Amino acid sequence: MAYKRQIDRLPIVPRDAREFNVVCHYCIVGCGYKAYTWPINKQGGAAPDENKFGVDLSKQQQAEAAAWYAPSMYNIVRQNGEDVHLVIKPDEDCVVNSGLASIRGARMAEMSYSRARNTQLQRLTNPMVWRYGQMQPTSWDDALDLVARVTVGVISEMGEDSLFVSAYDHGGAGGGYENTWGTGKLYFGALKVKNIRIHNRPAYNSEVHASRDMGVDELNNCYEDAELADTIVAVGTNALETQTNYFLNHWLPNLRGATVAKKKAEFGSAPDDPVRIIVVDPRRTVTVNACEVEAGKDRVMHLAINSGTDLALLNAWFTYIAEKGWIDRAFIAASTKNFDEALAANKMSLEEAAQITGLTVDQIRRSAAWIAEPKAGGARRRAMFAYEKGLIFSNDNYRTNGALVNLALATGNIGRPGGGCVRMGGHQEGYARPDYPGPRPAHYVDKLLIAGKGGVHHIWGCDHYKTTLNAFKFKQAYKKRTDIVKDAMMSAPYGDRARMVKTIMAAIKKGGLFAVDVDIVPSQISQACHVCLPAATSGEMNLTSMNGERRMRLTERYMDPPGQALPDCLIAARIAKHMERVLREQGKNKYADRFKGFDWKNEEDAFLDGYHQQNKGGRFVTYERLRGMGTNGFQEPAVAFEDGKIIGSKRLYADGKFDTEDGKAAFMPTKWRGLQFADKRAERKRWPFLINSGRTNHIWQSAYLDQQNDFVMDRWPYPFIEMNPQDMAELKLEAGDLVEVYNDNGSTQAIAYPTPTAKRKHTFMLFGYPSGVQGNVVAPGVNELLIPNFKQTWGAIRKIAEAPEGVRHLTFKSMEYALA
Ligand SMILES: Nc1nc2c(c(=O)[nH]1)N[C@H]1C(S)=C(S)[C@@H](COP(=O)(O)OP(=O)(O)OC[C@H]3O[C@@H](n4cnc5c(=O)[nH]c(N)nc54)[C@H](O)[C@@H]3O)O[C@H]1N2
Ligand SMILES: Nc1nc2c(c(=O)[nH]1)N[C@H]1C(S)=C(S)[C@@H](COP(=O)(O)OP(=O)(O)OC[C@H]3O[C@@H](n4cnc5c(=O)[nH]c(N)nc54)[C@H](O)[C@@H]3O)O[C@H]1N2
Ligand code: SF4
Ligand SMILES: [Mo]
Repeated sequence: MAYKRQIDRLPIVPRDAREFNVVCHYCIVGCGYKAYTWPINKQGGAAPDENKFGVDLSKQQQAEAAAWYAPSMYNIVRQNGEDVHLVIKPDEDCVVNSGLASIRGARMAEMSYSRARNTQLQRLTNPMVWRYGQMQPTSWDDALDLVARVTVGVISEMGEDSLFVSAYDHGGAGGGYENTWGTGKLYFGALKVKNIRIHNRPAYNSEVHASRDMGVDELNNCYEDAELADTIVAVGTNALETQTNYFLNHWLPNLRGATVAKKKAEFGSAPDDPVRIIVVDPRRTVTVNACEVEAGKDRVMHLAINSGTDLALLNAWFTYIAEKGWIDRAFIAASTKNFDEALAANKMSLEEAAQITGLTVDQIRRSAAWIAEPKAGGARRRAMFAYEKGLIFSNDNYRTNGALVNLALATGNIGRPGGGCVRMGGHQEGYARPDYPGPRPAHYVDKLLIAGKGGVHHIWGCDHYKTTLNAFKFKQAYKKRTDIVKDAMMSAPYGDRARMVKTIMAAIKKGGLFAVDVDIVPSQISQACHVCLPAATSGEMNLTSMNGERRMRLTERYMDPPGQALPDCLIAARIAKHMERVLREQGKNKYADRFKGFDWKNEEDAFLDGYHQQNKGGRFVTYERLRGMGTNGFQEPAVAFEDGKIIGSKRLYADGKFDTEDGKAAFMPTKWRGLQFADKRAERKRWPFLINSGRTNHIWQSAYLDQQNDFVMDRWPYPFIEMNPQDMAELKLEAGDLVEVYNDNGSTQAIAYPTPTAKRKHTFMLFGYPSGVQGNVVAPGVNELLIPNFKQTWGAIRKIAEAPEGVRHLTFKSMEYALA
């Protein structure tokens, strides 16, 4: 039996319910929602003047009626100390999602902390410290005094490079302008920390260096461009599952031919050709399936390339398109440089590319024509290029990223309606920090930690135990080092702070590591930590972020954080203040002076401080004005405040000027060089299965809230691994059997999901899952700028056991759909 929520009746939202702007805190798309709250002893009625939606609810409602909400959109939470009803439902008037929810966002309410309804009781409510051999609650002052004394001790005795930091660099939950600034001001303003890494890569760098080096910011178009494009080129993105409502609300209408009027309005004439879409992905995804169903198979080309060979395909497209003369010469001359050099360096024949990618010459030639062959009458084809982790965390990612931007520039598709060359994105964005003070390439933090470097590690909202590369080795080293400190701590009286700090320092000098985790729930890495600090998250604080088309909004605080949890920015401020105090106590006044400027009373103070310093031109952006902009916000950068509205920018580079000194975008030489790393080449030879990894619609990656949600845990007690049925038969596997995935990097487990569309010996495993970490088998190799290579991993698979009890009731049907 599938999971059922035991709810038979939900209250009607009353007329006078309070209303808040909310942006879903999960993915980059940033769908608009409204939160409604009202006192626990009241509810609305069926008459139009008794409910928030002004609708006669005594009558039968239509499917997808706006006045309806699902059980997952409801909870009872605390607001200013009182219990209130809470409904969080998608906003019809938000242009991003037009009322659509997703299986993640639609659960925001039930994923809230509620003592009345027993949801997310795992949330951290108090600072916790390692005391008497286990984690115990304590006060903020006690916890932060210990953090400050050990951190100051390490810096004083071992140098600033012995403070290691892991911090998200994004928006939405665990981030936003407030919190990236709070942490940024502390670690790059007051301190000059070089041994710092970002949540999803083991160094402090850009995921898309190449695009930026070429002068092209990676979020340069708007979602409407997907409605206006003649051709969408999707490389290594599974948008239906990972940017769900961007795909459903902006790609699908174009695929269905429903945006013809929009195109006519924008371009002055109706398109002469229905839209086409090219999806480059070694596996068949449900995105491919949806495109075929909605646009018709003849409009969709799925290029199932060999893993990690995108660069060869992109260079072949570039070469062929230039040969055919399907390039935008005027744009190239006016707005770019180095075209000829790049063309010569990147030369790749169709035949050679076919041999490398496993595609046919005809597929490459036809897809090139879909991208760039002029339309009837010679009009330029408008192509939009979109990419995400299948390119970013794949083989030779710097060059591959550059090669895609080359193609978009050559065909004149950046800065124009229906174009763009963009990341699809991961989390929302919300970056406001001083510059990283370290070198390029930055320091490989995981490697240094494994090698015994560093004395203290501050972690902000990342769970490397589940989500880093080389995770198995990382965890072994990390546990060993943090255990040295834990064991030592048990030998000193907790109450004697001076002796405790001395004991910890001595343990650190013996190779130990003192670890501090700031998170909203106990994570896997927090099991190794000595101090855990409870953070408030989106909705429990005011939080700003921008989405994949740079649309900035404010999520308003609609409920209290659990217990003593605080916004991250205010935690950073408290750490700064405690460090200042300890430094002064030790007579280090000059150093202590660096920790000034953290007197924020609330998150808005942190926002104004950071956003205004880091975003030139946006000084008129305030919470009050953002509130007025509702769930539609404005698109960054802000250019003016007029008639009570913040005026933003629909597209970047509409004037043909790029982010280089001379304003010209630079083409990049991106020569194909096979699998970039020798160890990956050896791995491919040695192990039989490709262990591709990524996401699924239901789960938010590390499953930090999902792990305590019955609905999700019923569906996925273990991560799945998609396998070809014949491969399964050879290993005597039935659907749902528990398998071990292993190689020299480590081992992990998953349940086998028979997938007839999977190529032989090609698997795809859900990554980052609490009950099976795919990162355990990922090699430590990174590119020249320290970007990991998650997607190219090879290993062996063996059966561990028949389907465990919690798996036996699950369906293993195909995830694809068909229209009857
Ligand atoms: N094998 C493999 N590995 C991968 C990838 C892959 O494709 N394959 N993808 C990589 C990518 S792109 C990413 S983004 C990472 C994801 O890795 P992470 O960023 O580590 O994962 P998340 O689930 O986004 O959240 C991390 C933590 O943030 C905490 N958190 C949530 N809200 C808040 C808050 O408001 N404040 C604080 N302080 N903490 C909060 C959560 O409880 C959780 O523990 O994984 C990477 N690893
Ligand atoms: N449901 C859900 N949505 C999410 C997230 C989530 O956890 N769950 N996480 C968010 C985050 S932080 C991120 S970064 C994004 C990631 O969004 P995506 O990048 O779309 O997600 P992935 O599943 O990591 O990878 C996409 C595809 O890359 C393909 N791929 C693997 N190897 C190659 C290759 O060599 N070449 C090409 N061209 N493709 C390859 C995989 O088969 C996979 O289908 O999703 C965001 N949205
Ligand atoms: S598509 Fe992304 S932003 Fe929108 S509701 Fe789903 S998870 Fe949230
Ligand atoms: Mo990500």
